Amino acid sequence: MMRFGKRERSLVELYADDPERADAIVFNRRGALKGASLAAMGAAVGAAIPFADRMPRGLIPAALAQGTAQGPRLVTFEGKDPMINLGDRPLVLEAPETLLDDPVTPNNRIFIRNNGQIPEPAANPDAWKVRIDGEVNTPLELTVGELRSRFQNVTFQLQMECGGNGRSFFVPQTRGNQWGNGAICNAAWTGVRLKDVLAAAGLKPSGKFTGHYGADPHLSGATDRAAISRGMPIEKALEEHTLIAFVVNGGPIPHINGAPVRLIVPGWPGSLSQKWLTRIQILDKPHTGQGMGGTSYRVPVVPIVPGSQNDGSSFVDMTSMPVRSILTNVANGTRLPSGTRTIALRGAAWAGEKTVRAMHVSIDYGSTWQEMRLGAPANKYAWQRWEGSVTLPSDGYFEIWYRATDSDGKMQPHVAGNWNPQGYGANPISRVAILVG
Ligand SMILES: Nc1nc2c(c(=O)[nH]1)N[C@H]1C(S)=C(S)[C@@H](COP(=O)(O)O)O[C@H]1N2
Ligand SMILES: [Mo]
Repeated sequence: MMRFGKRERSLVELYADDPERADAIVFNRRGALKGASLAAMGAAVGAAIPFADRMPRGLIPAALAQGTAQGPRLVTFEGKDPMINLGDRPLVLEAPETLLDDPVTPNNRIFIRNNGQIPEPAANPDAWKVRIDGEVNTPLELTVGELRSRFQNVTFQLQMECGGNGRSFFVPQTRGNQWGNGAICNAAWTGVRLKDVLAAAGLKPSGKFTGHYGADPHLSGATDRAAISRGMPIEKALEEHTLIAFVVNGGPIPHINGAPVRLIVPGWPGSLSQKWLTRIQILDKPHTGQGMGGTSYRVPVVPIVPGSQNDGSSFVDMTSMPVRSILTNVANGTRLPSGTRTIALRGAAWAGEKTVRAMHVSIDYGSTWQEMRLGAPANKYAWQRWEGSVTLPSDGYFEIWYRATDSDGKMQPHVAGNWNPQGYGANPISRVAILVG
């Protein structure tokens, strides 16, 4: 990831191994960069730091904080552009932010989050069956062909974001895939509304929750355990934009993303969007499947001590995802020719079931912020694109900080808050290091 050439290894390593000590060496007691340290820091990041006077104490320059030598491991999985490999068993691939530059995420850039094994592809996708049972008057078993022909087909751009997106920003580190901001896609999904299918089955008044099942075997191969099986309150199931989807971006869903049919539950944790969907059970009480209860997809109501043990019994299920933004045309570690002063920027921002009200960028460590132009969502639950530019005063090392504000006025925070054992909901301000000259 880091594409800068010359670095002073010692300072880089010190920041990686012992950031607090590095910070004490680099900053004086009043929090200003020391003269000699400034030179060392400049050498470490490979250039002069024009806004060094505004660099706050405790800040590890993004160029040094992003890990050292290797950067992320990129792999190419069938039909996908090169993505960040977070795991092979189960397969987990993150989209680098620069791969999310399209207003509508194409199939080859949709991230992959598996919890179990990859099931066998359907021999005849149209004959694949989905069962609707439980608290309904008439349990249904519908083929994909029947779903398509019996119910109104609708298409929306919908965010589908992993509940753990941003997890790597938690301090201390939590267990789970160490996502950056790339466990998100905003594809055009076509399917039928779950509410229409539930109406056909005759939802009973006792039907208050859903439970979802898919065809992917558990990682262990055990047949009595689901890879993942989550559920939601019936109100979310009955929303206009909650779909049983069989088409993405005008064609079949890639097998790895849940073909031939999956749920899309936009704005809430992606784990609800069951892939390789086989069954939706309607329940009178919350579902208890794999990934429900304890600390799974649950967050504290009252903040807990970061790093502490907790069984999650007082936590609540995650609902709306928090506000987040990505910068999609400038990669971290980009080197630009000497004399470059104006840099065009663009990206996307979203906020679960809310919208984004404003998008800001800073090039001086958060001292001043500039508002970017922000587009409207294509429909409810679509992300919003943003664009603008920044003008640099000189050559040197800069960080582009970017931050969205949701429709309630909530901004991305400086550091990930509400720490929880499995690392959900981390959405701090992002930083990209660039070097001019
Ligand atoms: N059957 C099944 N559905 C699943 C999963 C899974 O492992 N198996 N992973 C869930 C999680 S945690 C997420 S974030 C999304 C990811 O969907 P994608 O792989 O298409 O990006 O699918 C969800 N649906
Ligand atoms: Mo997820």
